[in-house]
Amino acid sequence: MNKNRIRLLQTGIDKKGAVVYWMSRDQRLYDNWAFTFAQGLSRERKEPLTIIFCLQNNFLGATIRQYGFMLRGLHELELEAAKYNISFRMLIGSPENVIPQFINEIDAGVLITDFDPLKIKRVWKRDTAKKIKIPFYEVDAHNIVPCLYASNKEEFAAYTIRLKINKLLPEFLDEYPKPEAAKNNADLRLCKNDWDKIWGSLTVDNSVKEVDWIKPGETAAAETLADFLQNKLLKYNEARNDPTLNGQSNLSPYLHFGQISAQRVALNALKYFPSEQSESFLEELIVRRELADNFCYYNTLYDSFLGFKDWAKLTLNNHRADKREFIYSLEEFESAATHEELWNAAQNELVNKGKMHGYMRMYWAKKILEWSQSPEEALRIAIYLNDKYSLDGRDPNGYTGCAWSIGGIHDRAWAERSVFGKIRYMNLNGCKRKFDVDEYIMQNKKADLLL
Ligand code: FAD
Ligand code: FO1
Repeated sequence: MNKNRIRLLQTGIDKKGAVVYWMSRDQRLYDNWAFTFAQGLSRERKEPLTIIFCLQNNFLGATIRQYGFMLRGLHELELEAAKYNISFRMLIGSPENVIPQFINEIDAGVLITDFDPLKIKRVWKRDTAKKIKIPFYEVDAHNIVPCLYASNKEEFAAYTIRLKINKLLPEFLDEYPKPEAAKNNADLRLCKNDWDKIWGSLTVDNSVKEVDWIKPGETAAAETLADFLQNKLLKYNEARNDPTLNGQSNLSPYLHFGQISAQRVALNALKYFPSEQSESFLEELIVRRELADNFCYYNTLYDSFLGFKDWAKLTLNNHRADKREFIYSLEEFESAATHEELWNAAQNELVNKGKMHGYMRMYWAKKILEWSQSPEEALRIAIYLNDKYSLDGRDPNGYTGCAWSIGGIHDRAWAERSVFGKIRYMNLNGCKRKFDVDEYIMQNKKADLLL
């Protein structure tokens, strides 16, 4: 595997002992470079290999909707890993305590984890590294071109990172090795996780119900990909901007939880379709998604007004005192109680389905900017609602999507207008020109009206 995916976070003292893969972002066994690297070390060192996942309560405000999707996927993973004689252990608590404790308990020899640009994950790793003495590696198993290798700085826009990524794709868009049954795991008893205890350990918001239109786990993710390639990819370019059609791939919940690899998605798209037919899809899947990781890694203010570019802060500040025709509170937004039926329908889709159509997300966030007290308040509300209700929330794509919509990140200045300043504007008439607004409103009634 390409060594440029691997980063040594801490050298530590090289010693005998089990190889531990601390799985976090990439919650899958197949097509997972972090697992591949761990399995290689286990074979090389003739040491047992175990996978651990540290379940943290209240991760960035996640509700039972997201935890349910994640835990069902991890349960499937436990069963799959057992087929390769590899134990998958769920640990409960804060990683910086629980991981070092586990490492010491089994006297492990080396720790591997997967890459994630979010601040919370970087703090987990920093605090864990301080408490362990063994070598600690990080593998970028999420990006096709490793985030830190694609660029060493915050990129200005898609066109700047696209050049860098496309040049490196031939080196990184390679096939994955198959996982092999573990030879050295004889002495590592396969642990059976107590899933009742795991579910019972969650003290999270249960009011945001799990959804049933999408099935969690690696198998369902692969089926969703196959269905998308067979039946939707060729129409993707036109269909993807019409929220009344089901034209998107619906892969984002699986990509967010790492239940499918973006590299697998790209490899299969290119295997079955000539690149010009999958071009617009791959632009989103590769360039836009990897640009989001770049933004969150190099701009730690990715969830703040302060993270916007100077031109955007200036223009929004110049229009801070503009009269807002409407101003809504978080509660009014959350209950889809604005004056605009289209916006309310988008909020209903988010609450009911846990996944708002990509085109509507831009419009939805921009209206929050238009109808909030301030850009800071708008960003806070957009992130809060997106993370609370969306299956794919708490993701670099989401922080970047909100910053694009409200702060013009990766976008340019547009004709100046009230409240928005030079931030790109979107409105109801623009939507009417794009798709059948009444149809979308009809499709996305308030949940209680559906009963
Ligand atoms: P498809 O159109 O089938 O795209 C396939 C994949 O390409 C997506 O899963 C995603 O990984 C990537 N992709 C597509 N569009 C974008 C984009 N604009 N930016 C980055 N990657 C993209 N995406 C999330 O994963 N989580 C979020 O929380 C999220 N919040 C958003 C909030 C706002 C305000 C905006 C404007 C966009 C947000 N996005 C988010 C990006 C995008 O809307 C979703 O990735 C996409 O709608 C997911 O549905 P899909 O997988 O069916 O998309
Ligand atoms: N990652 C973990 O390592 N442990 C968790 O307990 C955990 C909970 C969680 C809940 C909701 C959610 O959307 C993500 C969650 N993640 C957790 C992180 C996730 O695996 C992704 O790594 C990031 O959110 C995306 O960068």
